[in-house]
Amino acid sequence: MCGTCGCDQKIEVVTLEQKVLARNDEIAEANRERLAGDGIVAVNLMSSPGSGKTTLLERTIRDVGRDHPVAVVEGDQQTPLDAERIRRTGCPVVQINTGAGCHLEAQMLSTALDRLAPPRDGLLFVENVGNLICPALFDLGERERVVILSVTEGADKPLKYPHAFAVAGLVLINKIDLLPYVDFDVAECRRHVAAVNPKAAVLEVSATRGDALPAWYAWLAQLSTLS
Ligand SMILES: Nc1nc2c(ncn2[C@@H]2O[C@H](COP(=O)(O)OP(=O)(O)OP(=O)(O)O)[C@@H](O)[C@H]2O)c(=O)[nH]1
Ligand SMILES: [Zn+2]
Ligand SMILES: [Zn+2]
Repeated sequence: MCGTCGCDQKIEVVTLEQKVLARNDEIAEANRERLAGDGIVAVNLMSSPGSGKTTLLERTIRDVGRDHPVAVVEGDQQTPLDAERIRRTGCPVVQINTGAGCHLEAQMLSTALDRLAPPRDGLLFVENVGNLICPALFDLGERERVVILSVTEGADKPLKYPHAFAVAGLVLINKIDLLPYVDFDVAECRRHVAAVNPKAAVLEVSATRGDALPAWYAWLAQLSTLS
């Protein structure tokens, strides 16, 4: 402990991180019980900025929302823009702005649930802050996590950001309508996902053109029947 370079503070930082995550996990567990009590299936969507989370939600709400209650919690550092897009579909939505923060935490979802009061026996989508790194560390109390990776980002991302892929039940490779224009090897990407998380399901979708969206809806439907 030299007292000048900060090497004596490392242990304190690690301990604080562990405490923050432990407290988060407690609140996440309470959220999970609350959601289960209301028969709500919550899905946490994680991706880098711009992979297509909101576009996929807009389309999903239009296609699935007619027959099934859906609500959305939107997470962004700033702006109500994504919530406004969701509101235009007629779906109940709450926007959380994290300010300097780069991920959602369980307490934020708890507060959002108080404001939103999502319908019983419905689907709740939580769009996390666009960031493939720390959202993976913070359990929100969701039923499943879904990672969206678009083909413009590169097939190596599952290897470079393994934590997000390791906790995902489903990986959506989005924007496959752009495959003719980008250098993206789908089979290689699938191999990388399998190396990090052999159990993850993978679908190749286009949120704009509609490719494989019925398979995405079927995946969502089986979550509801399993609950
Ligand atoms: N070609 C193509 N463009 C898409 C597709 N999905 C989304 N986009 C476009 O990608 C851009 C970003 O989409 P968003 O849905 O805003 O992405 P996001 O992940 O919600 O972004 P953040 O909330 O900022 O992280 C928009 O211009 C969309 O129209 C797709 O399947 N194909
Ligand atoms: Zn978005
Ligand atoms: Zn963060």
